[in-house]
Amino acid sequence: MAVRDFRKDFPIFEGSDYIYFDNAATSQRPRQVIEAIDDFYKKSNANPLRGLYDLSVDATNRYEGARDIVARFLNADKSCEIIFTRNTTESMNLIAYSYGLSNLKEGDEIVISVMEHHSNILPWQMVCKKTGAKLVYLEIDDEGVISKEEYEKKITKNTKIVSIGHVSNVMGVTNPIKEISDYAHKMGAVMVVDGAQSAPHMKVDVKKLGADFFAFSGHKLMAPMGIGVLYVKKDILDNMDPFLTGGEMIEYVTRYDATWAELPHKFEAGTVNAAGAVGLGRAIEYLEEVGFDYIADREHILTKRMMDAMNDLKYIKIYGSKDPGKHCGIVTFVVDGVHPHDTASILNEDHVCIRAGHHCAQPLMQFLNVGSTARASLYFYNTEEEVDRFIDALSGVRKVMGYGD
Ligand code: C6P
Repeated sequence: MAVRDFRKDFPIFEGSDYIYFDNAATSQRPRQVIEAIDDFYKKSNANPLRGLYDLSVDATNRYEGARDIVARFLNADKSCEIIFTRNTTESMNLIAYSYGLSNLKEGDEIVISVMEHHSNILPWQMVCKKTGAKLVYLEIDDEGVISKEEYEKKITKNTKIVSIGHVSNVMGVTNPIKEISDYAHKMGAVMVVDGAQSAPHMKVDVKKLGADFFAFSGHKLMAPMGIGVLYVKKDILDNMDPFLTGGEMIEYVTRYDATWAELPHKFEAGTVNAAGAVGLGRAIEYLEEVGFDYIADREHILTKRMMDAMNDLKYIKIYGSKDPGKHCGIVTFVVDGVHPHDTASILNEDHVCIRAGHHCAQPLMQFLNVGSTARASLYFYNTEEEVDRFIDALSGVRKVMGYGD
């Protein structure tokens, strides 16, 4: 395949020798996104949704235009099904507080998996503590796969919510959301999808996935930090109470009561992150210009090159599938005898940026029987040369720690 030069779009790479392999934590921003934010503040800055003057109307139009882009991106039926939040974490909390607390009771069950990010665990722990519902975990095999037998055993008539990460931020595995959601719906549960690690890498269609709720963060797909998305199917959203209350989310307020604004504004209290939303809209357009086929192909080529070379270093253990095509650009590993924090610090000396730690997935670390791991995560703008330099640096880690190899 022809490699296209998208790197020139990213100012952070200009004149820098940093190898940025922490894309699962946050991606880099192309100048097109930076310019869109800049342009909003230079030409349209006013508080959206409030002012009757042209500047505010312009800000509102740009903000709502971004919502339309997100709705199209996810193949939502209506733009009002898109709620802007700060990030995936806030989106998951919105579901837990506004849907979970009002719809669950003692005896009900919430099904998640053992590989979830804390953002898809803690909100449900809270709902369970407050309602008496029970949290049920789907177990995985060594490659991170949730089997059909497992979800058909654990999702029952008692299950009211099934909430699963589309792609694991540690194993890189893509979960069979469509199959799980079909079964969840058959049992009468709603399907929540944490799309933080999938939306940047693959075409998401909430209808094809059978997602009633779908959450993602802008910053992992080249948009600014502080803007996130929650998609909720309209008939569910119609029956949900607001999460946060205050400015702009009301229709009418009296001394002791209030009625709510139309969707989606009922769920967007206070001054919104309009520039963030505009940046997100531009990031989605940029992502579509790059194309998901190109992204998947490049990630596959780079991940394979990386895993093949890592497998030659016998002291490295890679977690998850042996197939690079099943990693979504995420390679989690440990270097035998070296703490992952030391691995990351030693690599930093060579200007290689990776993440080490529990990756906000401690139940998964417990399942894997490790305290922490190192993780290299790629995106389409990374290069073969970077992978080779990373492998060179990685080959020197044990020597720095005093081992002979
Ligand atoms: N994972 C990582 O390095 P926020 O922080 O709200 O934007 O995203 C939370 C989140 C939720 N679900 C999954 C699957 C995620 O991977 C993340 C963020 C980052 O893996 C930061 S911990």
